[in-house]
Amino acid sequence: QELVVNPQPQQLSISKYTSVPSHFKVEQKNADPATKHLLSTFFTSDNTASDGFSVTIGERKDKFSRKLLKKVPENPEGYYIHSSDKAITVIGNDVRGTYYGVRTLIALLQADQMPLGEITDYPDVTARGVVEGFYGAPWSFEHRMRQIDFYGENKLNTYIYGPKDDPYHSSPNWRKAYPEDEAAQLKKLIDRANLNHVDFVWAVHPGKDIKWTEEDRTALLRKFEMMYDLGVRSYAVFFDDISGEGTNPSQQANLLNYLHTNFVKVKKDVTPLIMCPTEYNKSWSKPEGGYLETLGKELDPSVRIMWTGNRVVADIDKETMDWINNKIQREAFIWWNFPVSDYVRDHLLLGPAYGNTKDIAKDVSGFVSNPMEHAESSKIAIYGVANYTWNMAGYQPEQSWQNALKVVMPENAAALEIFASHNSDLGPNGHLYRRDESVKFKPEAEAFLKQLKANQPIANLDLVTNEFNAMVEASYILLNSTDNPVLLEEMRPWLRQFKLLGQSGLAMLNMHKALQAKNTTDFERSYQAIKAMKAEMYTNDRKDNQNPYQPGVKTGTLVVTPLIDEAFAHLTATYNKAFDKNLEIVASYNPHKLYTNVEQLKHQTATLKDRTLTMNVPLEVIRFEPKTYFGFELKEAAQVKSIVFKLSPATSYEHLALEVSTNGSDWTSVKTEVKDDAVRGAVNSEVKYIRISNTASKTLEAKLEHVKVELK
Ligand code: LTM
Repeated sequence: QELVVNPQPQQLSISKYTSVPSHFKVEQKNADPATKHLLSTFFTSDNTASDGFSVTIGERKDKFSRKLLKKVPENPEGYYIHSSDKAITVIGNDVRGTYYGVRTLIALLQADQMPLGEITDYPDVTARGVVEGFYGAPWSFEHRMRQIDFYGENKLNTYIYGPKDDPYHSSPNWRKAYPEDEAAQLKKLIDRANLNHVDFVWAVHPGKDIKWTEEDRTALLRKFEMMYDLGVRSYAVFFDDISGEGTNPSQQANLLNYLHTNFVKVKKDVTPLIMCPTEYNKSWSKPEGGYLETLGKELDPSVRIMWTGNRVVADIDKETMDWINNKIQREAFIWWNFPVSDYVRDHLLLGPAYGNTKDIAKDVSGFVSNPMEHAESSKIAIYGVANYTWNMAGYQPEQSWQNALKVVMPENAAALEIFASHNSDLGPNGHLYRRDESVKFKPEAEAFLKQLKANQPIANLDLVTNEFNAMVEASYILLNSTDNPVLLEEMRPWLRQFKLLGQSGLAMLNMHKALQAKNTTDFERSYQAIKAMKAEMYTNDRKDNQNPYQPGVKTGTLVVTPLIDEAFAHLTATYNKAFDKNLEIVASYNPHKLYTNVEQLKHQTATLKDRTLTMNVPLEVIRFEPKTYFGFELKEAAQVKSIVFKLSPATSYEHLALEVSTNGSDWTSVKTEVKDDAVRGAVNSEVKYIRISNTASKTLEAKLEHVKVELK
């Protein structure tokens, strides 16, 4: 008997299962419209009757027997369900608890058999949900509506609206009203959030150009009023990823306190403010400046302060919480940067939500996930976050992930599992954040390569063949599935690559078989087939998902692609030697490196595409200390056509010098010009090192938009 209630209830005691009654008599004692609406989605004229099975729903304050009321947990948003073969009673500790009780009730009645017994349930974390806080294309209206329903279904109560690329959320338009059509859509979203008991938190990001004047704080108050008129009752102010005047902690605290006194307290139906600090992770906190301590001391105690952990992208543990809570004198509100992929846009992150420890429930005032710009795909991780934040001790990442796959794709969950299991890592990235990938297949892949290289019979050949077949078959199933078209639309470019990857794996196995049989015709045909598949993948990579940051589509990058590439290279080299041939052993790698002593850039990666070398730039503001530099070290001295870099603000250019060198110690200045806000330089000789240095005597704070070197 499988009973899946997400999130997993705190206490569930089932004495037996019985068949689900065909007709119900429903009594809702409280008057909550969202609960009423939810009930109406399940109990219709088809399954209700005056002599039906009794279902009673209400709140602690409604009339219930003492015996039942004693069992209702006193935790906010908690509920109690008692089900016997005569009646079911759902009692919430408060209005939201009742709503969640009904969510669970419906899940019980949707099971094949109705469980009889008791459920005592409540969330571990107060605010649970999602912060739409990524860079890139904001979610569409339709996606947001689907998301909000999903949050309601999974008992998430918070949606923070803060897309970095919404001009009315950030500078300079945060002061202005939303255009009429956008305001109308926001209103619909807020209504939908109310219907799902989700707090729609409208966030503003004013720090790039805010002036600490009466005029600007009144402008913000006015904007809050406009949002209030649309129905917003929860607000956040973000000061992340900014530089300059806006970063002053006392001024930030002043502004928040002003909003608290003149807005939250006055309105009475607005929830406590949330703020995202400028130093929002430990690696960026400068103890000498006392930024966090100032916030801790000066911010009204009701204001909740967000925190991403020890780094920008990090998992959270007890130590993380002790450190920050001590500084800010309150429980931090966690902004978990997973499954956000705005710094690895060529990857899809479809793996389980794991890594946060299970002992932090009492140390956080909230926990929200920053998702991918692919809304529907993000649901896989969000489902896990719903489970983790509700019942931390009982959270099983792998089990929760399996359940999530069934929820987003009920018909083709098995195929989705194969695809998702090979699409979860981010690849090397500046935040050094990695995820497991191809977990079950990894030992098989390692054993396969070891045996192949040792020229031994391959004991697990069937298993490896089976996995490549499964990849190809899963791709066909998903590419042609009608199960969840919205999800498939997002995954399609990756699925096409995944199919080719599986096929190239099979072709690689054919090369192995042909080599064993000394069949040169078969070997060379499979070899050519792999090259053709690689060429097709290369074309897709330059055609699909062409964003300006990490364009392209990467799949199976942690285990499967390296396995196929290494095996292919090994088989080709062995074949060349055995048959005195000279087939090309393709290795697609970038021999050039980043050249920098800027702390925040050290782990960034460089990409070589065609003849252009680019730095994968971070999205955050970078601190260039005096004498620091960034650029490239080429594998060997080469002719360079042009060097282009762009920073914002452009005023930073005054202090930056472009230089080149052949040995890393003697440097020549390059003449530059500013065109389209970017700096361009041309070099007429061979160079090995290229650097852009901060020549100012003070630290420069700027966003690095791009750095490109065109090789001849
Ligand atoms: O994490 C925070 C507080 N801010 C930004 C996010 O907008 C962005 O999505 C993530 C991941 O790139 N990093 C940030 O610094």
